[in-house]
Amino acid sequence: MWSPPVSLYYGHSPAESHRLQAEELSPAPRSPLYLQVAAFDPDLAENGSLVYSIRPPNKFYSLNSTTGKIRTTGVVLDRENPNPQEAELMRKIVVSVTDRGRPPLRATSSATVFVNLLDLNDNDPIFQNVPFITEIPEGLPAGSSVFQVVAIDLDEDLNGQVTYRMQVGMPRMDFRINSSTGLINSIAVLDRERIAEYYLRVVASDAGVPSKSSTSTLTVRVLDVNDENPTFFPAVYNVSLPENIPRDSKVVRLNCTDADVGLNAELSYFITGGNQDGKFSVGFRDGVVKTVVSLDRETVPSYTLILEAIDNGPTGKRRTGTAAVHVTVLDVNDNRPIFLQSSYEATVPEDIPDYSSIVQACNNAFLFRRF
Ligand SMILES: [Ca+2]
Ligand SMILES: [Ca+2]
Ligand SMILES: [Ca+2]
Ligand SMILES: [Ca+2]
Repeated sequence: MWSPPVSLYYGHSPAESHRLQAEELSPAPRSPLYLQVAAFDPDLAENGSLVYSIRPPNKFYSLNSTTGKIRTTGVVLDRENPNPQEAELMRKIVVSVTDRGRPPLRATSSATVFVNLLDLNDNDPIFQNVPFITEIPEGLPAGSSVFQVVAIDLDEDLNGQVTYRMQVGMPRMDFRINSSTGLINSIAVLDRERIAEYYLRVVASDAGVPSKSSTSTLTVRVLDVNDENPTFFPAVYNVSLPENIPRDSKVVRLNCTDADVGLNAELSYFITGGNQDGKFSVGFRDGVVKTVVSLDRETVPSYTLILEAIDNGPTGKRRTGTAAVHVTVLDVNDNRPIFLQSSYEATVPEDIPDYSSIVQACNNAFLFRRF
């Protein structure tokens, strides 16, 4: 790449500055010629013969001291070099000139060559603040904003213009990304009991040719909301108990589950109906129904207990489930026959037919029969 010669006025002229375009090289192939600086010295022979040099020294460029031709040295010219001193040296070559006279005379000022580094698409978009993890409660309406990813590309213009897309969603895609802002929204109502965690592959690409891209994973954790009821299975229990069952005997262990997690699924049990005489209790935490005292079939032959499980969700948002326990009290021979009176008198006509009732004792009639 040749550029027109540059004039350096020797001895009595202010410095000139010059501009030069150079393609960013990463890495640089060895030394294409860029520029030739030239100065004019009106003296004759040695006194008018010039020696060029770069001052201060610049590792990126070299100069033929006799011809004034500037070359790159092969040290990589990275437009995106973050070191401020190097970034400046890459863009600014200061050339001074002396003659070969005795003593040599130096130009009173230098010439500065400003190098405009043309961008190459040598940087991938880089996601910031990885790993991406976000938590959102289940049940939010579709379209809720979930997260915003950001990727930065240090290149210029199209080479640094980043767009976003999503590649895959595991276990499924319930989200959409805004290609220019990186904002991710839900496109479905999330249900923690169905999918508790998503892994979304997010891709950032620049608009260079060819394009460069990078990928990262956004983990979306769906937080529990108390949206599930305690559920008894079965919901109806049938139990038969002998009436002489000891107190504190187990009647039935209730089976109840809540598909939420944590406090939203922590259950407490209560008897809310059918226990007017207080014969039964239920374990507050374990859901085991027990007798409090023994039973008496002759007083109450059956019970229908209503049991309720309540979860420990936020106050005002607790949820309940209900079960019924039918208890049949079985007879035990615990009553001796008894007479209602210790003696009975009856007057019987002599012509009474056999098997006529003559008196009632307890529930059994005494029947008359001739022998
Ligand atoms: Ca670049
Ligand atoms: Ca780029
Ligand atoms: Ca619940
Ligand atoms: Ca839930």
